[in-house]
Amino acid sequence: MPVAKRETSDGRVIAHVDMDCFYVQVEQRKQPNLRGLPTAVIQYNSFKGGALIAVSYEARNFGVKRSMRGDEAKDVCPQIHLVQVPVAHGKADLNSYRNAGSEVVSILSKKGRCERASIDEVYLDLTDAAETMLLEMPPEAREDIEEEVLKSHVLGLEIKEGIDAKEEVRKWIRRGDATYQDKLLACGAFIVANLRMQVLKDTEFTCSAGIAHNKMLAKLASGMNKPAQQTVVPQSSVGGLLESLPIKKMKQLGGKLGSSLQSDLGCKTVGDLLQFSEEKLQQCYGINTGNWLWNIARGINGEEVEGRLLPKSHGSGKTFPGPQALKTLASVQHWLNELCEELSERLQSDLNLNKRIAHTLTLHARAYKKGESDSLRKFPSKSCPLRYGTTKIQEDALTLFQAALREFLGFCISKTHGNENNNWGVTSLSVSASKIVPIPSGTHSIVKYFGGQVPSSSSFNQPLGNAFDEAVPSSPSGSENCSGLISYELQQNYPGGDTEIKNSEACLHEQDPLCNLSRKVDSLPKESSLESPAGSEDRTTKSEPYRELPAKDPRPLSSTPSLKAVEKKKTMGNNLKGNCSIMDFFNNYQNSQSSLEHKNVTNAHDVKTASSFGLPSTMDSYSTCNQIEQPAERCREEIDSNVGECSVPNMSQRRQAWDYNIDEIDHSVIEELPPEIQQEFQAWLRPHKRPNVPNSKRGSSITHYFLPDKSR
Ligand code: TTP
Repeated sequence: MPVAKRETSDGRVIAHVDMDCFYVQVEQRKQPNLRGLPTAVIQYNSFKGGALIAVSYEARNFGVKRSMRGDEAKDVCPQIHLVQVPVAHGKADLNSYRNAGSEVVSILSKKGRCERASIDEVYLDLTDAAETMLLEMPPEAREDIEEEVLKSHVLGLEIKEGIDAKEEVRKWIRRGDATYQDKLLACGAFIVANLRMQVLKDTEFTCSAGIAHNKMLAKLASGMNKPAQQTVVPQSSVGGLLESLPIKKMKQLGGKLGSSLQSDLGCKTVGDLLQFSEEKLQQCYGINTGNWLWNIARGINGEEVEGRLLPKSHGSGKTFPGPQALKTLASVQHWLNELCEELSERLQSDLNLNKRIAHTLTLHARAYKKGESDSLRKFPSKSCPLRYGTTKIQEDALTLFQAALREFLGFCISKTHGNENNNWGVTSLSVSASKIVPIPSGTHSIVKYFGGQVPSSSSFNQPLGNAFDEAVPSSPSGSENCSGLISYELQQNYPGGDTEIKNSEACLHEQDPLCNLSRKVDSLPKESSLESPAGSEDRTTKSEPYRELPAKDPRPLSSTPSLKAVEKKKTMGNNLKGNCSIMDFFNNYQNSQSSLEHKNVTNAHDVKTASSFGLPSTMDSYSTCNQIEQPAERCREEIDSNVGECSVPNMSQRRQAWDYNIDEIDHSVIEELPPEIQQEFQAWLRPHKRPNVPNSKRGSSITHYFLPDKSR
């Protein structure tokens, strides 16, 4: 039997807090007369009553589901109130939801390390608070236990018929013979119940929570008893929980990997994985994934709660289903401009409020080629250094699109003439900004982040290619390139809108190698050294048979900045003496940059104009999926280590374009991307929906508040 690395911290107390029907609650707070009534939030696109994106629990009681459209929802629940999502830039405007999420985060983050996992989900590490509580006021010494704590669900706690569940929970909490870990969890139940009550009091929102020893179990538990309830997972109940948990319900097993476990290994539940040795799992799925699978079968997950209250990236996207597909460059440009404007506003707001700047602009799209069997093949994602200023972002996004389109069309390009296009259509577009790092106060530090892109008169004469080059805030090792391009493998378009997330079997990768176990086994020796042309290891999804899952948290590596780079930056910094306001700097910077001629892009990147199409013929500088120089794990670690610290570029390893790294995307932005793209993320990051969401129970404080008797 292999010995897996055990979680070193069984004594942790981790909570996963998930808001209940979040968008609905936000809308109900705006219109209190809707509280307690069957309500749903719909996309702004009114086709068939609009796609439902959030459904209140009262409406769920009538059988309304998120997969329905407004018209269908009205059929099953004629009294339902449909509220349209706010609109800006011709697409859903999620700002009110985002801000509401921030309100909640600011309350939850008071008790421990807090990680904002999505627009309405938070992880908390409450270990310290629980330990302190255990020392000062252990659960067994507590006489008065709040109602909200007693309403906790404790997995594995048998509640016989006719027995008062709250009394059983009270006994469990006050057990004298409880293990240290269970006592900590009991403390966690107190802390989380209080936090949830505080959230309700301050924001009027209810939420549900899972409390366990690790993130994975806490997340599983938070959805088990919704709305407005919490679930505790004692260590002794983990086996039972996983034994009956369908494979696809486990995070990261909702997609191809889960399918392979079902079809190739015959696993129906996570517990079924227990019959396989670690070697066997590694043989089938690679070292890391095999190790990870072995661990999750035992409920082991050492992932840390990251202390992160702000999103790791910003994204803005829109879908153009069916006949709405964009078929001209002009229409693509129009929508890119809208998306970039929104992105730019958010970047500016992030800068103003949080003093953070983003470094990478990425364009994703989905497109088809008419009459081609492979029309569903992926439209390549493209990234480049991000330049602040709406116009610059718009220009760069268009250039990225053109580069990607040309690559996508391949030989077809010669058949297409100008804007008259019969060959292709774009069904979704999105832009995102990632690698967001805080700016330490002082202008000198800002220069570091711009790699010397000084808004002096000299920059007016600089070709944009150089400006790009200068703008690249490379990591010390140039490791930005180590991530994969995102591919689009979806089989269907959803006629929804901008913010839909649909769970699917979507794959992150170009092929479907997980259905071919023998091929995976064949490729095993290369697993940790997927070769790039440069002979280096590569995490790109293009060449990976499937995405390797991290078995444990990456740890940042120390980095050694190049002396030359430091000196260069020092000089840049000196040039800026006297420029003391951050906003002054950016205003100058934007002004100077916007005066650069777009034609310089093509000059700088040696781009030939494609005949009769107006597209750059080579845009290598915008896309690299193989310029990897770091071992895969190290690459990832270094990317992580660069976030939040001031990295100094190694000039010799700078690149003009990077691949896109899924690890850099914050879950909270996923909702803002087009559904197809969301599906890819969801398949990997958030593949399961909550199991067994029961109807609400009455008679408890939060639930009572949430469900006045208006629903019927
Ligand atoms: P979820 O947390 O998945 O769902 P929810 O909060 O509406 O309901 P539950 O109580 O079951 O957790 O999503 C959070 C918000 O994200 C949701 O209110 C609306 C938005 N969203 C979409 O825009 N599209 C989608 O497909 C999904 C799943 C969510």
